Amino acid sequence: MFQTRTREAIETQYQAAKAGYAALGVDTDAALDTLAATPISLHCWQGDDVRGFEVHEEAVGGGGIMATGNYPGPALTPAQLRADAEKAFSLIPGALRFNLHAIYAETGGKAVERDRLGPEHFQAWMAWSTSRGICLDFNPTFFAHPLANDGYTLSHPDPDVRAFWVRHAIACRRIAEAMGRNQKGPCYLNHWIPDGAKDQPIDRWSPRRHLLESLDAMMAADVDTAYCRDAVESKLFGIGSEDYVVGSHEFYLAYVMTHDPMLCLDMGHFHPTETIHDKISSVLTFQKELLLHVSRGIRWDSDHVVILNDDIRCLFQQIVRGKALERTHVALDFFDASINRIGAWVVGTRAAQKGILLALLEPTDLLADLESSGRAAAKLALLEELKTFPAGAVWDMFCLQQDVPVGTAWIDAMQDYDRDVIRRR
Ligand code: RNT
Ligand code: ZN
Repeated sequence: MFQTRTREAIETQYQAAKAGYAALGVDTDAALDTLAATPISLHCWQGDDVRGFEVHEEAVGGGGIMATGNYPGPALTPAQLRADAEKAFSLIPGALRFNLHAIYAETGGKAVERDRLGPEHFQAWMAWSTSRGICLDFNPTFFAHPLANDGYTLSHPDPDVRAFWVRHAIACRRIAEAMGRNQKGPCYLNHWIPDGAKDQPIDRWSPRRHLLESLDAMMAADVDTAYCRDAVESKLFGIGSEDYVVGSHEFYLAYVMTHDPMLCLDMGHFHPTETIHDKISSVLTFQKELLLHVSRGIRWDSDHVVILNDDIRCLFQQIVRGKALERTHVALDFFDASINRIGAWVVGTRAAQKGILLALLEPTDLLADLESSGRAAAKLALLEELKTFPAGAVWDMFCLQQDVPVGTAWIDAMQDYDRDVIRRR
């Protein structure tokens, strides 16, 4: 359906773009090297609408997470999910990681409670990641479980329920540690809980006190934090927790200021018009590192497929301008069950990477110079002119260098797989 361009045409266009950026003092080759060295953590849950492979003995509730849409062919087995992820990898340039949730354990058809999970249930994932040369990241699953049906987990009023979830978190910290050892580097473990209330809880205090106690108990476990790098993720509201979320931004910001884990900022977890780019310089003035959940909030949904919008551009501008790319861990978090799921993965990942590239192609020193010398109109003019600079030719060169389809060509590969694999499931 789409024409592919020749290598010569792509290279010629790149050379012209390179000269245009060089005239502003921007080294496009260096930008491509930095982009290639910036890993993006691809979230497994886009592949199966956050279902997982857990074997249940009793019915589970939803618990704060919902994927909408009925597109055919979600991955229903580990083999299908790995095959689909590999298809996505083949269409995405640059370095990737793969982000698993506890519900993706492989337990050989047996029901294993979440507080009993161990590294042995992730052996196949680890072997696969080693063979693919990618690192794994991990998440405890504090939702879709009978003990999450009250809407509270780590902050539940019942100490036994809290203890169960603390044991789950510790089990996951040990799994992340094992993944880290296996990949000889950190595994980022993100803790997100759905805890909250639909309408005006009288007591907004006790759940937060309980959450603090639970977090402290989890983090006290003997786990090597060189391998298991914990993060805590805040949220303003969710479906069924519109009025109150225990793990709010203020709660976790205060927690990371006084404890070891890092903060996770999810782009869809704030007021519907609130963006996160202006939080980066505040958080990283005090914190060593930061985890991002790159996503797209739209109205009540926090997890639409990422596209190259101003939120993404401004986010990576702040990170690159602050020279904070190495201190920021970029993970994706969106799920759309209404379109081809591999297409969703690839669109979102390529959009995030384009956002990083645009920031790397900015003549930041020149802009800062115009600003500090009082030439504000020239600064504004340059920012506007940059919007139509040939960044696309640099992006195409990146795809060529990384040996993935250039430009629209990947859309054909995705549609072929849709026809030949997804719709035959
Ligand atoms: C939910 C959070 C969380 C989840 C994943 C599946 O609102 O964003 O990060 O999306 O853990
Ligand atoms: Zn998230």
